[in-house]
Amino acid sequence: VILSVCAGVIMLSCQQEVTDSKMAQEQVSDTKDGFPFWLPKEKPNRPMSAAMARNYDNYMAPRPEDNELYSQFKYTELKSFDYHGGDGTVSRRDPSKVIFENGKYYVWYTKRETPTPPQGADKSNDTIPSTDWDLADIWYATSGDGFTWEEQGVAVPRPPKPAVGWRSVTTTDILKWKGKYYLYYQGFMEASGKRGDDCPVAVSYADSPDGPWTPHNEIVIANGAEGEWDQYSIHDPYPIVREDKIWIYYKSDADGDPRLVRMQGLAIADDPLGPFEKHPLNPVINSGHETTLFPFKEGVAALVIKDGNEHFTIQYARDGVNFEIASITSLMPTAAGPYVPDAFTNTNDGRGITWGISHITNATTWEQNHAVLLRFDCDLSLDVDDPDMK
Ligand code: AAL
Repeated sequence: VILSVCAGVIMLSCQQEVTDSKMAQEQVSDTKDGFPFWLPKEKPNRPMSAAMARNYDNYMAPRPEDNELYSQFKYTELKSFDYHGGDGTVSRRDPSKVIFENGKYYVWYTKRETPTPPQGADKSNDTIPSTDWDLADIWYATSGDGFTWEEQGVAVPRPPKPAVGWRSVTTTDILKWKGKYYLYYQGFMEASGKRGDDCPVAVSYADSPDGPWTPHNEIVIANGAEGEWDQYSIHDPYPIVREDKIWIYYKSDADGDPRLVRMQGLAIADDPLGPFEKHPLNPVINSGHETTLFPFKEGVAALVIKDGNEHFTIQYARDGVNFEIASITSLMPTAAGPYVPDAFTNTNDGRGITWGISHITNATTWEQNHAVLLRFDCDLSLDVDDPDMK
């Protein structure tokens, strides 16, 4: 009898818990935009803690799941790329945005194929690379589904000395403008690890994404003057079309100067070959490593990774210039090149992104240092809702 009474009490209390949590769920799902039943949708006119005030002022919703600029990220290995068993003699990294042309997806990237893995600046020579992105060229691949890629060959080889990029051409991104294609990239004039990383941006253009690519042979975005935030380098050029102009976001690196921090700036031009005018409010993002941006509603959203106070955030600027943190997330794609269908449509109603290509570095060991490309999926789209990514 005692046993059955105890069992009854336990069952009752279990039932009670189930009912309570169901009620709580109903209450939450009754509320709009993820505001729990105890939290008014409008910011209450009463004293609030700093944390609660900020929760209203800085974020689109109290829970990241209800924030359209919040996502988690899923990664999938790509099929078909040969990495020589991961021995460090082949590397693919820093992918461009993905574009869809001629019924297939295209991506461009830095590819290094050298007799040895990187050996550091002191041991580097004409054939031995100093770092993973030394002695590299820009290659491209196409795909029908975004998972299986076919490497098509070199798009922009490094030119003969002394042309811009003779030592290495890397970290490219694509622009489509008035029916032509433009690849912007870092042009190294010396090995990375010496002063080669102090490089500016060069460009090549073509009538088709399959090339042939003609090098413009001139620097299109030059390093800043001494004492400016971007005096050492213009890295990671990332073009989109906005307000009928070409907007190129870029990162500047400190090249070891402890007085500087990696940040991101913006340069704007009417013509893809320039002149590019740097924005007077530069830098426009105070953190981040590689650039990744996309039109979102009337503004621009940015994935800000790795470096700076605001690393691992997703940010938004209604005017494309004054960025604010929209969400904080984790395991963000490194050097992401998303598929951005409206990157070049001059949109003021950007629809966001759901996937792209990114890289991971040090894929095997430090001695066999190389990077591999992989696919990321996310839910940063206004049209597609993927609850698994929230
Ligand atoms: C990358 C990019 C740039 C740097 C190096 C190669 O991830 O930020 O391209 O120069 O690392």
